[in-house]
Amino acid sequence: MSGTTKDTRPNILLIVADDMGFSDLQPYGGEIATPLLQGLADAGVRFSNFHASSLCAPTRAMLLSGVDNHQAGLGVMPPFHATNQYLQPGYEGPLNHSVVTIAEVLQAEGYRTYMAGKWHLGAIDGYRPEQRGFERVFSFLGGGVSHFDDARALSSREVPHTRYDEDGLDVSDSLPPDFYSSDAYADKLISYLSEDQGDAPFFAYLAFTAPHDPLQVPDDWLDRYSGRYDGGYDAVRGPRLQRMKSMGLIPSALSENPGSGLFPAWDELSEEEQAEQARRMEIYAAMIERLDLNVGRVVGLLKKQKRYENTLIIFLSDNGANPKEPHFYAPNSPEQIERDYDNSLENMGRKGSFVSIGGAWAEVANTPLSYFKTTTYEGGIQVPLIISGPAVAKRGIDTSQRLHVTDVFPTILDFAGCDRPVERAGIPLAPLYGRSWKPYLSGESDAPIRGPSDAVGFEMFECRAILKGDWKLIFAAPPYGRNDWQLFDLRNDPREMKNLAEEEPDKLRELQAEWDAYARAVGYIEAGSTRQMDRMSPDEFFRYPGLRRVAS
Ligand SMILES: [Ca+2]
Repeated sequence: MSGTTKDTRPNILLIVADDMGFSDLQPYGGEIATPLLQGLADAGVRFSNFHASSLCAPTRAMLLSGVDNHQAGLGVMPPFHATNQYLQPGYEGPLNHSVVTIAEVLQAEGYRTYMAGKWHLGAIDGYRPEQRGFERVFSFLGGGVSHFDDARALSSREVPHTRYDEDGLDVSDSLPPDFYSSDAYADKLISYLSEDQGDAPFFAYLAFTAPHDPLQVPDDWLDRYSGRYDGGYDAVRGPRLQRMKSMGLIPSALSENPGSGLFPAWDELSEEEQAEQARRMEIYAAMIERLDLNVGRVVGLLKKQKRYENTLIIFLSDNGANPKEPHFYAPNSPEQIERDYDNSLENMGRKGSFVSIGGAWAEVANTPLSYFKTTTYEGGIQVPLIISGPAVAKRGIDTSQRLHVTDVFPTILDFAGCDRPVERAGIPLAPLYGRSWKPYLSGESDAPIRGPSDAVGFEMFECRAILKGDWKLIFAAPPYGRNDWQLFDLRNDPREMKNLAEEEPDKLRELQAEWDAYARAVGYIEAGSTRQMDRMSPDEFFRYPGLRRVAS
């Protein structure tokens, strides 16, 4: 841009929630107070057919690069590599150098680039956010951590990347005593945007670690939802379903999802267990409201700076609600969690506690979808998406377009008016998987972004899926699947309850061929039976010995 021409390119604010369920937010039928996100939804458009990966890091890799996770370095989520996958191309662990990030492209095009929040795409030199296009960074580099200043790792294996990075410095040991993740990320982003007085547009990436476990909020918010969940699972699920129907988000004929049956029903729990379950959900709800409040603080600053009107805002959750208890994070055990944390009702949600919502609430949080995070059933991969901003002409709820998380990259580049480079240091980039939404969002074209013959593939932890037209093919491993291919008609059965694999053999074969083509195209490597983490220490694993160190 020349010095005399005003730069009118839009600012971009990309906001990610971590492990938030499909219907937790008000604009998706939730009872959790989220007025700011409701406001963004009212000012723009929300989608009900948007898919991401079933896990955090693979979604983030696709979000920032536009490339399938099996080609971007997150073919599997570290440290869960099978021995035959470790350090293989596309399975490197950090976001690899076959891709460029949105920040790298926009920084080269003169954008100011800021990040606050969870990275999860590499903690080693050459792979941290300030080395992938972000000019100012306050980032949690790993996958999850306690939300207070103790910065406690989820398990001993997670320690090597459980680190806060501020512009390249490890600041994990110097967090202020009143540190709380969502507040701190918004504070940092607000300070970067306040100092930014130039004419150049910005790209800001605000990646909350809420409501990822451990469920924690500042003390004065612990009782904000007190008593709200005493009625149990169905007392939340039913009203959510009704609100989703009345707003037109789901078909009015859809009956209540009975759930997987894997977890005890509310009336099978003792009074003590019910109190404990209700308390978990109270804290989870408070975390989400606090996230909403902090989105509001950032948006409030943009309004004050008169930059809101020229800011494209994209909000999404990285995957469905999380069913796992704290001992899921190997090598944790229930006994060790009990010994090392105080999870009493009085302490739950405070520093020194570690609880999750668990499977039964995760199913409620994903109403009306089935299953949850870690699976490629809809409850794992279908997530909320809200978009507002200049040139976004669409309004209301869009149930027609099938969108994928890799689409965000070309969409943002399209709005910013720049192209993706074809190579990096002389090496061609991995192919883009996503498609731009700009023609649709701006009202230039109502053409389907994906037509009935366009398939989209998914795989994580050997849970495989293909979406094509109204159909879904899924292969899920136990305990959530039966180790065989299931076929669902999502138009008539969005909850994936009636397996049509035997009734529709031709459709089954067609989608299986799509899966084979997808697996070949992205270089999928089926996991062998041994785990790399059983052969090396966590420190050695996360150093990724032999991985090329390339400066950005
Ligand atoms: Ca997540």
